[in-house]
Amino acid sequence: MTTTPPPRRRRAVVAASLATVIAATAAGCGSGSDGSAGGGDKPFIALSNGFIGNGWRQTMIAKFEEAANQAQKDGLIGKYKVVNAPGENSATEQVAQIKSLLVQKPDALLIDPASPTALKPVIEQACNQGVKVVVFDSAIDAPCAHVLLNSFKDWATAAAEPLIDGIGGTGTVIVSRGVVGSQPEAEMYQTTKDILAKHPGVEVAATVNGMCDGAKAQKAVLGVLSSVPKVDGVIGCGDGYGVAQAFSTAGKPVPAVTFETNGRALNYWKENKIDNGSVAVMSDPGQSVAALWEAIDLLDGKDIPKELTFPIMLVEQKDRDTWAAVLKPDEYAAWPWTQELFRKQVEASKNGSEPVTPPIPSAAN
Ligand code: LTH
Repeated sequence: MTTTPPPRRRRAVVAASLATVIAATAAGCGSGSDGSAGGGDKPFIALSNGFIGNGWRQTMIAKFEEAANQAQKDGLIGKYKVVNAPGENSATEQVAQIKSLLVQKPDALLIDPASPTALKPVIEQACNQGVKVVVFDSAIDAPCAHVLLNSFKDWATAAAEPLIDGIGGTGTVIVSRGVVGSQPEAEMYQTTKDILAKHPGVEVAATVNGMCDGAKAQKAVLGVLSSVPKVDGVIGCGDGYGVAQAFSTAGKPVPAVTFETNGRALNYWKENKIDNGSVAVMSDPGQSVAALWEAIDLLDGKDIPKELTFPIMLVEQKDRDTWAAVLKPDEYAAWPWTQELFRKQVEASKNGSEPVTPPIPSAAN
C-alpha cells in the first residue's frame, strides 16, 4: 500500500517530538551523529550503516558527515542523521535501527546494508512512506530503491590478478575474506575463487575472515601461520598492512598482499619499496557522498538511473606517493565527489561513456 507523505513542515514538528523519544531508546544501540540544526522545508537526510567495525567504514561515514555538514551550510539540506549498527554486520540490528529512523520521517534514507536480502521489507516500508531510498556500497533485493555501488568484480580482480602474476602464477596463498554476509564480500569471494580456478599452480593454504580490516586480518592470519607451509601471497580485501605485521610477528618473510588504501599502508608500501605484486585496492568510501548528491537530486525530481556503478579505488604505484602524502594513517583514499562530478558521472552512466576520474585531492584541500 502506498501512503501519501505529510508535508515536510508538519513532519518536522512530529519528528522533533519523536526524536527525543528515539534518541533515548536508541542510546547504547550503536553509534551515530546528528546534524540537527536547521530543518524547515529543506530535506532531512538519514544514513543507516550496517557495520562500523573497520577503517573503511569509518572514513565512509566521516566523508558523508563532512559533505552533509557543508550541504547543510549551503542550504541544500535541512538536517542529517547517521546511525551505525553495532556488532559484526547484523541485518537484524540494522532493520531495527531503520525502523526507528523511519519514525523520524526522513525525506531520503541512504543505506549501506548488512545484507542484500534481509532489508527488503523495511526498504519497502520506507518507499511506501514516501522516502527516497538510496542503497550504496552493495546490490540489494529491493526494486523500489536506487542503488549506487562500485564493481566488486573489478575490485576482487584488481586484488588477485597482479598478485598472482607477481608470484609467477605458482605458489601458496592465503585468502583473507571481507565483511562476510555483505553482498560485496559474496561477489568478491566468488570472483577470487573463479580467478584461482584458472591458476591451478596456485594453492590455497587457508581462508580467514579479515573483515576488510588490518587489525582483524592480522589476528586471523597469525592464527593460521603456524599450520601452513611457506606463503607467497595473501589475497585480501584491503588489509595488507595488518597481514604484513602478522608475518613479521611470526618471524616469516612478508608475502605479496592487498594493501589497505589508507595512509599507513600506502606509506609502508612506499618506505619498504615493496615490488612483489602487492597492490592497494578497495572500493571508494566516497560513495556515501555520491549517494548524498543522488538523494538531493532525486528529491529534486531529477531523472537518475535505478543503478549507478561508480569507479573503484585502485591506488596504482604511479599515484601511490601522491595519495600517501595527503592521507592520515587511518584515513582511506576516497574520490572527492562534488555535486558537479556526481552529475557528470550520472551522465557518463546514462551514455555508457568513460567513467569520470575525480582529481586526487591535494594536501591543501
Ligand atoms: O564492508 C566493508 O567495509 C567493505 O570494505 C565494503 O563494504 C566496501 O565496499
